[in-house]
Amino acid sequence: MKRIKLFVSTLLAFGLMAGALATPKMQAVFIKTYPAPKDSALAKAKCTVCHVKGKELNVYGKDLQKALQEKKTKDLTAEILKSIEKLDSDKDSVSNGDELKAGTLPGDPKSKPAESKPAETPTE
Ligand SMILES: [Ca+2]
Repeated sequence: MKRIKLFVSTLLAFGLMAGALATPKMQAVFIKTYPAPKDSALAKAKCTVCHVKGKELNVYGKDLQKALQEKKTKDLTAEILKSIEKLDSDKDSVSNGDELKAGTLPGDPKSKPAESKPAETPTE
């Protein structure tokens, strides 16, 4: 009996975790707030703007999650996105806001605006 209870609560925990994942709605808010040119790193990154892979968050995703928790909400808004623009989540000395405007990734120190950009990695 104990086993079944454990199994059910594990299932429940997974269900809750899935609920905390980024939703298409979140992505839509993000794209609306930061429209990026189609060929920019930001537009190509899609989920990896905030996630390392799957549901794991990168440094920018974690800052965003913190901002959501502070507001006690799961609904991402432009206001929440903007509240972490002054931070430099990936510590590459370019603020999140500047990176997003430039179309680079605020959660990847290797991706930053042109000026001090390292050698371009070839794209397919
Ligand atoms: Ca940065």
